[in-house]
Amino acid sequence: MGNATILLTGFEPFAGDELNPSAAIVRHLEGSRIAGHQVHGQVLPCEFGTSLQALWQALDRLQPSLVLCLGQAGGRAEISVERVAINVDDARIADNAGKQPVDEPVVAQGPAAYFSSLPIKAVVAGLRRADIPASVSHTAGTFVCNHVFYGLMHACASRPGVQAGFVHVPWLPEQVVHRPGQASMSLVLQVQAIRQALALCIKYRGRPDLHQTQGSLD
Ligand code: PCA
Repeated sequence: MGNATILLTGFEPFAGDELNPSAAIVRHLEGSRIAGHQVHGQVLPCEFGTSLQALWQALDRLQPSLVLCLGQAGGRAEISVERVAINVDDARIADNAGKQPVDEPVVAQGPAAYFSSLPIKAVVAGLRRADIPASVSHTAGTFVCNHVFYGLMHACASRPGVQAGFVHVPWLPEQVVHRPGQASMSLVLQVQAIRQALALCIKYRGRPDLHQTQGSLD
């Protein structure tokens, strides 16, 4: 079990975008306190390999008790609380360093998948109660976000008691001005959602009996 420290990460912009809401959220929340925990923010490069090295270094340095990694999922309308990370890198586009792995494992000899250790249903239900659109997602894709999510859970497999998981966030309104018909969510609401999600993770820590809500929330 780590300190009363939260590690919150986001990503640099990628695929030609000029911003990434996940990094904007991190900049808003870093330095704040949530339910007695200090939030440390880190923006990761959108690159296979180096992103994970930076994350693993931050884990060693900070010894957080809660780690939430954020990424942009353009086109999704809701806050997506990811359930599962898979041991696959399979990139449709190149990352920011020009790397484009296909059908490679994130961790050689690692298990096929890891589940999030966050109370994902309690988070989704709590966000919906706060009138914020949210759902459980069953895929974080096979690009850099899933790569970081899998590497995070792999590192936490030997860190008992550390809560860790991944949330994808929608595009910001300014990112869809030239993408007619595409979904977006304001930064104010996204920041509120992530602050609330972190508080819910702390509230439900060690109380798995209270994680479950009725039915599927995907
Ligand atoms: N989203 C990408 C990588 C970085 C980000 O913010 C993804 O979903 O894999």
